Amino acid sequence: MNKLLIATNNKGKVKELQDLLKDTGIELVTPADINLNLEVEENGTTYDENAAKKAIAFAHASGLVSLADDSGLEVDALDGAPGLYSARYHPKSGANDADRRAYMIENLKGKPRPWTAHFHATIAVAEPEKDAQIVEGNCYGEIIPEERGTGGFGYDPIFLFPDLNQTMAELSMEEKNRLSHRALAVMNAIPVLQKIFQP
Ligand code: ITT
Repeated sequence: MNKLLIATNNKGKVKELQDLLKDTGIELVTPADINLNLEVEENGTTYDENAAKKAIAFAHASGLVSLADDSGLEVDALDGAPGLYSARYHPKSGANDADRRAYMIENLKGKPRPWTAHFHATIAVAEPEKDAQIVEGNCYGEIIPEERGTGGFGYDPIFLFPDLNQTMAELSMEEKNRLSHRALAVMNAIPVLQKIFQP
């Protein structure tokens, strides 16, 4: 019971979470490490519900304490869309991250700038056969109409930190992991993990 399962199938999240949790002293494992192939249906109506559902399902399937992340990008000029549906924000099935970024910019065309937005992350931590504990983090910026940078994943190339004049994809992972919604949520998750893993 001294291992923590990073309960996500998103490779970008796996890398960031491994880096964010590396100094906790907790042994981290991924679904691939334990040959766990689990797709959880994200049919909740809130980030909390979906994050808890994922953490509980992975903990049940693996017998390990599991940490899941449900996140999204909320764009003010789109009335908070795509939000909870960020991973599926495209009319065509089979669309990829680049298609979704282009679709977002298409939908924003003609709307006055700045296109203010924030990323949200809810993290759920579940012990096997127990309820999940929930924490969250947000980070604020704006959407820009041209892609910049090659780091990160998802909407990072079009999410600008105006104060830095850098997109999330122009930051190194260390920098993103100081500023991001996920970094803030992990900071809030660490006391929860320490309590579970304390000797
Ligand atoms: P898991 O459910 O397996 O964790 P997922 O990608 O389906 O993977 P979500 O349902 O939480 O995860 O969807 C979150 C989406 O929000 C993600 O696919 C991206 O499109 C976007 N997103 C979240 N965090 C992001 C980040 O740090 N940078 C860029 N885009 C992000």
